[in-house]
Amino acid sequence: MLIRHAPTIASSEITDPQVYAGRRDFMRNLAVSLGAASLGLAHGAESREGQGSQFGNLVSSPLSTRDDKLTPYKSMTTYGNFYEFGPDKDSPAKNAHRLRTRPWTVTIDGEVKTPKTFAIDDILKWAPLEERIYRMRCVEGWSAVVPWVGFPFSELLKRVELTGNARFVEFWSLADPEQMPYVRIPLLDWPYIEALRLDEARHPLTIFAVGMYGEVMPKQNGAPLRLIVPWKYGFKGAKSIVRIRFVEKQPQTAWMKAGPDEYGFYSNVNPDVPHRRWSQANERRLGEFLKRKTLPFNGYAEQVASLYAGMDLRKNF
Ligand SMILES: Nc1nc2c(c(=O)[nH]1)N[C@H]1C(S)=C(S)[C@@H](COP(=O)(O)O)O[C@H]1N2
Ligand SMILES: [Mo]
Repeated sequence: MLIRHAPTIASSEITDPQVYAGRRDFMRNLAVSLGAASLGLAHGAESREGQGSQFGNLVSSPLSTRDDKLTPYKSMTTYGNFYEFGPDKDSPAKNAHRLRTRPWTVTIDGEVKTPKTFAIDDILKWAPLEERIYRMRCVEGWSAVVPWVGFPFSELLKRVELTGNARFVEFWSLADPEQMPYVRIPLLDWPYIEALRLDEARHPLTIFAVGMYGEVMPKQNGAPLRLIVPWKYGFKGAKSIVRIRFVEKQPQTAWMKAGPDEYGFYSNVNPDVPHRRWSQANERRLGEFLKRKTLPFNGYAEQVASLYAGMDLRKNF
């Protein structure tokens, strides 16, 4: 594990399933020879899922970006937002160990013919798990390049039948004060709810992620199931999802309620539309020093711009 997460691993190396397999064997042997406990501790076992946390046979997706250097695992697991665990960038890494990710169920309801509840371990068998390397961009100005493990949102639509009224879909995060201490404090209007228009959710780039860097999702990054929408600001990617609700009208999201003039429903990455308090023209990759220009739709314009044909993206920010 120490080797896997060295910041210098090339993406070509990380995406090769054979290399994964080889590494896994190597790790297993190493773990046996060193003693798994000491190996885990050396890497900060408190925020990890523990033993057996690696995925085998990942499908390497053609939708991955190959142009960018991966963000170090260490940066992605120690710097982030998960307000249920506190307001600071290091709060999730410090506090998310309290989250219990088994048993875990996800309820699908709203505009569906029959509401259903699925156990996470069944959801994990819905489709072959893919590795998707995506550029990510937080509205605060930091960005990352992450090898997610997941499957397309559209897999869900094979398991439920929508009514004719379903036009939007909401993603509800867990809001349990026993596990998530800051849910007692009104930092946001809990539960954390994000939402997409149905055609955005169906877009092949939209995925549910269950892991990253070939491993089970760290708790601070939204285990056991989170949303990833790479052309939108990071906050659209609700973590630790327990409910998915299809609705007819455009929903209010947690961030729209917190600041309606700062966070719009669409939240597409747009360097030309500044946040009310800061520019969105540039970004800084975690682990890097120099800033780079932010790209329209976070670099995914070719794939997604047509979803917004005819819309004024300054009004619909
Ligand atoms: N439930 C929940 N989901 C959340 C958040 C949160 O506070 N709570 N923060 C969002 C924000 S602002 C960002 S940038 C991303 C960060 O994800 P990462 O820690 O995996 O980078 O998670 C998003 N999902
Ligand atoms: Mo964010």
